[in-house]
Amino acid sequence: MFKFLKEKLKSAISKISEGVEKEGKVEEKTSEEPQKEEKGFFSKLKEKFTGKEEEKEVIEQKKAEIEEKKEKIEIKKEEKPIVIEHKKIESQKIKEEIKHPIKEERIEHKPKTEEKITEKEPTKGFFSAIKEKIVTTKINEEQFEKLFWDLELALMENNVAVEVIEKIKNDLKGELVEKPVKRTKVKEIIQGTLKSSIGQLFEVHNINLIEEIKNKKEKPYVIAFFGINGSGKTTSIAKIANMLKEKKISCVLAASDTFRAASIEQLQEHADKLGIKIIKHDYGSDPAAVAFDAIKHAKAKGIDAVLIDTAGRMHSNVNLIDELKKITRVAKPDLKIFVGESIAGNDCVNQATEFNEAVGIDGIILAKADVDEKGGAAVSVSYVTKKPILFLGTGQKYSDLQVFDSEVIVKNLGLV
Ligand SMILES: Nc1nc2c(ncn2[C@@H]2O[C@H](COP(=O)(O)OP(=O)(O)OP(=O)(O)O)[C@@H](O)[C@H]2O)c(=O)[nH]1
Ligand SMILES: [Mg+2]
Repeated sequence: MFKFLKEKLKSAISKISEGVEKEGKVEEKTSEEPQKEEKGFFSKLKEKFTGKEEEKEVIEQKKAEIEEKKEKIEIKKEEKPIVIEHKKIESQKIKEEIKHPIKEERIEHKPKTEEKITEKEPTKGFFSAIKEKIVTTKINEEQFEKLFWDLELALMENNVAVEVIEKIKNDLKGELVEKPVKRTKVKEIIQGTLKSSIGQLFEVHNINLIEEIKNKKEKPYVIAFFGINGSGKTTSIAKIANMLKEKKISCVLAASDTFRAASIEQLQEHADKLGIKIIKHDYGSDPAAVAFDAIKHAKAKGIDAVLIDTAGRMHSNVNLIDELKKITRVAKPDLKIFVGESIAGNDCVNQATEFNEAVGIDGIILAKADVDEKGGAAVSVSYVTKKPILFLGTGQKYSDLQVFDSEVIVKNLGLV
């Protein structure tokens, strides 16, 4: 399972990450500054360094004038002490002259000059803080749609239901579109979002079958199995019977498929191999009556569980669906299990939905998961029907039945 999807997911994660890093609008901020103020800080810096040209010119002019005066004063300073060494007052005057013109210039232009001088101070802080600089990137919806396309295609090719694709897309969109994402964390965020998004697909009330059977006060616990032709119902019943036997839970099989040729013999063979009692009538007889008898037998013998096999039918066949409704009315199953073929992908999901609408289902067995390389049904069917996958059929042996574990699915998809 997931032979292709795992690889596709991996390459899609890399591709989207690279795309976000490449196409995203890069924003910078220092870790010292809260993000919202980031823009203000930079635009402020920018303003300061790109002040009005005239202002710059005036400042430069003034600076030049000051330098010129300084030079003059230096000359005077050198000359005066030699020529008029004794004239201390003169010398004092010169000193004053040295101070004042500059001071006056500074005072005169203080607001502009000082502003420009102090402007450079934050730069120092900025450059020292650059070490802690965090660079974020942002993509818009259009860019996201473009980047998601490959993953969307991969999910579709692997039979993932449209509803599930939409959910995954929306979850990723929520994390990536118009949101500043740290550039070093893009891949991590995508991987994490996909993991939780896919994990959420299985957040439906789960059923521990063994506990349910053990906890039922009034025996027997009745389970009806249904689905389309050849999906794996009878084989799954035999596997469950084997599992119950291993857990020391007794059961009886009801051969309620009185329709398909050799169906009763098929079930009889399993019953013989497992050493379990089977209740059967003739072909063509009422399947509901067979189920009724099996339950009666279980009650009389104190048997823990009854497993009802039914004939395969298409959900669109009204008569056969009515027959199924009758079986459920008579047998009042504690659990109605839809058995679907994992390999049928979207068809399996649609069938589960239709059967659920027609007779109501409590849980799902996905048979033939061992030959399903795509895994779309396993990823989708619970989310679409809101019913748990109870088991995966993973082969033709009795032991080829795995309790469904969503964590294993997420792991097998390479998302852990
Ligand atoms: N590989 C594999 N084959 C399976 C699995 N489950 C069932 N099969 C095979 O699928 C075929 C059909 O299985 P059945 O159990 O007869 O299916 P069904 O739903 O009872 O069929 P009908 O009674 O005709 O509607 C058989 O050849 C089984 O061996 C599974 O988990 N893996
Ligand atoms: Mg069958």
